[in-house]
Amino acid sequence: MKRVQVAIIGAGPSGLLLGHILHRAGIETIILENRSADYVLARVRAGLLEQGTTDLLRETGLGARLDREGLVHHGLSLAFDGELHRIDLTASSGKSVTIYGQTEVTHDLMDARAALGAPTIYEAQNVTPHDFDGTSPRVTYEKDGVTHEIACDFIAGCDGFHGVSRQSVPQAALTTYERVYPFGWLGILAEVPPADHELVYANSPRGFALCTMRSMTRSRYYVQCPIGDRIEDWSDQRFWDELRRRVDPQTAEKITTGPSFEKSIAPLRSFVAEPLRFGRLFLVGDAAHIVPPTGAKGLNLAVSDVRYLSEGIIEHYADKSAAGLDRYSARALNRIWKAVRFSWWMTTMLHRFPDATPFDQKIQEADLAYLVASQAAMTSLSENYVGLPH
Ligand code: RFL
Ligand code: PHB
Repeated sequence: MKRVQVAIIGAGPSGLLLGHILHRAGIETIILENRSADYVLARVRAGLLEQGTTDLLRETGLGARLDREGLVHHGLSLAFDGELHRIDLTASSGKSVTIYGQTEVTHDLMDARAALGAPTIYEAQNVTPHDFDGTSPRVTYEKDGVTHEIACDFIAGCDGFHGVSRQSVPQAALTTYERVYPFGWLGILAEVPPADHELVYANSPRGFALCTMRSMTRSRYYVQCPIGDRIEDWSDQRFWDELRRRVDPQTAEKITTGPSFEKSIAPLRSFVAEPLRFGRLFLVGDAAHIVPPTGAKGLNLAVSDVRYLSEGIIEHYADKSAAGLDRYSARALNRIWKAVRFSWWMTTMLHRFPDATPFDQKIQEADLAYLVASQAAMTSLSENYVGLPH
């Protein structure tokens, strides 16, 4: 039986970053991923990194391409009632955010892992954690019809919302909290310059829209859509027409259209499973929590989880102290719930809810009007948006 110190399930940003930090600290890991590397790289998701995220990437030697290609943003705009309102994030919080796609982060992490010679098993089937309630956990998986077994000290469940790690925990040991929103986001990527140099979040009677980007020549746009819509319902023409109607006239004017090369629909949900530790199994990132993308928090939360867990594991081996590992769950959940609240609030303020009463509608309008008229409210949005301290 092969042995490593830490077996990591999942090669998304959580698993790859955890593996990277541990390897730099001389701790041996293996990553088991059920998809192919190409599949993982082709998944288009997050685009916006908090300053705490970019700081950690730089600290761990992953800053070179990020600093060359990332776009630093000092503000964002809200569009409603036909008008555009800019919020100066940096003036309010002293920090900024960076546009750098999750795909690029994943790419950099895969390259760094290959350079360190650390193993990742892609297309590993039936990955299963065992015996994590004792002192000798194991992970089994199948590859090319052969069953393999790995003995380890710890298992990190970095396998996303649908992964096996959370499902392996006895139901009675878990408490889950969930809100499912009655709409989705239809997102496209197109090789056209963005409408604005910063992001525009729009609330319109036709629903939410977001203008974001991957570079100054590649745009990412989203519109709120009914949960049952299919990609086939949305031609590029229909998408562009709908987007233009949802933003303010000034932004609509600046939208450059073109053929989309990616189009997908994502459901919106808030979800937290507690705690994050079960003996020698730890849940990290989307495996433990999901936020609606409105606050741009999902990937950033995965990164703060990884920071806390890696500190605990390093402390365990270096100082023979269990303190960091014992604290992991409570420490991560404290930050997670604040991001869950912020993402819920942004989602509630910016979307049209099919079941909203006239009272709900008025409260939403008052929320937006107060926000852009109050420095205190803009400061509160800014400190959450750029990311609460790790
Ligand atoms: P991932 O990325 O889901 O990776 C989990 C990995 O585990 C693998 N896996 C398994 N491996 C082995 N055995 C099994 N049984 C397995 N089951 C699953 C999977 O194949 C996968 O490779 O979770 P991770 O690493 O925790 O990362 C989380 C982030 O991906 C996620 O939070 C963000 O993408 C969320 N998100 C955003 N976050 C931000 O911080 N800023 C944003 O701007 C932002 N925008 C977004 C987003 C998510 C979106 N979608 C599509 C959900 C925009 C969108 C549209
Ligand atoms: C993105 O660039 O994909 C993005 C940015 C901000 C969000 C969500 C998604 O709130």
